[in-house]
Amino acid sequence: PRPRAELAPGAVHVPDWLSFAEQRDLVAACRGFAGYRHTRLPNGGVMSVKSVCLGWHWYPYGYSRTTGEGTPVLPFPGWLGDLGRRALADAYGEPADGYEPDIALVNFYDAAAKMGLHQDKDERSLAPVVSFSLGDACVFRFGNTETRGRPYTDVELRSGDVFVFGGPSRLAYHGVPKTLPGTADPALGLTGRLNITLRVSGL
Ligand code: MD5
Ligand code: FE
Repeated sequence: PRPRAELAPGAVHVPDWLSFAEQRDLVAACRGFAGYRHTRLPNGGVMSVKSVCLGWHWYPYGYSRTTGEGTPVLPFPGWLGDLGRRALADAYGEPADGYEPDIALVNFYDAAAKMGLHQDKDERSLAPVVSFSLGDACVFRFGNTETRGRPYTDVELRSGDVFVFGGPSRLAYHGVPKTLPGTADPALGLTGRLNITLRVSGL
């Protein structure tokens, strides 16, 4: 089994945290969320992932109560907050009772999708981010808080893995240079990769 690893203070990788049944249920839930779309960036670029938000709508670079199309943001479900508290408690080895995420950002990666190095700094709260990976594995690049670039560490994230980013690692640069197409368990019924991040808006 792959060992649990603290890549940097507050950055904890818990491999195989979700059972197969939980992965299957999460994939089904993500399939049910309407409104996946490519986000357009202010520089004219378009993100290669398709995203949908629950709770608050992320746009570059902030959060709003409605999507760009004016459709209401999907509700943030209570069960997802419960899952996040369990994951955070297991990653840090201490109770996470006060952790109340109110944003879920769901990213779908097809075989060609990637995400450049960036910081998640649109949240007013610096509470931890909890990340769940489903489907195809990916190379996740975990950088530093100072610069977009070296030094960084590449970690393979696989279906069922949890990653928690908190404390001094909350504002670290990170990205997904590539996915590893075809690595998902066919029984999961997902072609591509899904990542769910839970966040606290502070709004
Ligand atoms: C992904 N998603 O795999 C990643 C995983 C995003 C995003 O980056 O913004 O949707 S979440 C990684 C993350 C979140 C917060 C902090 C840090 C990493 N970090 O300090 O490395 O689709
Ligand atoms: Fe991010």
